[in-house]
Amino acid sequence: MAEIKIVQGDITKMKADAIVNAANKSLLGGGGVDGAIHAAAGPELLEECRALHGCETGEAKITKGYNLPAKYIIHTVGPIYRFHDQAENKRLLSNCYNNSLNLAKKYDLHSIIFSSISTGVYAYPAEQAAEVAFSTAKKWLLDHPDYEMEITMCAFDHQMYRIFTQELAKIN
Ligand code: AR6
Repeated sequence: MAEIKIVQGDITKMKADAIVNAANKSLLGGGGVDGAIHAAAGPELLEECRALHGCETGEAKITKGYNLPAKYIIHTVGPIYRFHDQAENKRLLSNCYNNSLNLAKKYDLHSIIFSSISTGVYAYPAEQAAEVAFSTAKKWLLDHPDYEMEITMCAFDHQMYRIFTQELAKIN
């Protein structure tokens, strides 16, 4: 079975079949990793996004990667933490990872790098979000034993990387 990897740095510089953007429901760009992805991919990305007519929380949509090293961008919308109770936050965030992985498989993609969905502007506590991210990814791999998928979790800063190291140790 494929394993889950962790990496620290700017996701817009990373090469993979797909990177996963922490978008908002409009899919028309914003701050954080979303802003960085749109800036690096170029204006054609916004054009393609306009034609997608938004995305619901927990769902995922795909575009080309344009000027990015990644071939595709999967845009998912994480929960805004203060809007939901604990169980609903967990369910919605887990849906982000599951739906992104299902979409990658549908496009026959075999490597995917996730940004840490909802842990910036949307204020999902980092440890809790990492637990959902790693456990959902692990379950997805277990549920798809015959499909090669390299899953990488991207931490932007060292603090998140340390949290990821701890989560990885827990699921292995
Ligand atoms: N590479 C990797 N990770 C990054 C990068 C980067 N270049 N930049 C930030 N992060 P956020 P959210 C990390 O706020 O919480 C946007 O305005 C960051 O440290 O980007 O899901 C959207 O348009 C954090 O751990 O996404 C939405 O409106 C993680 O990415 C809203 O923010 C996610 O932080 C979505 O909020």
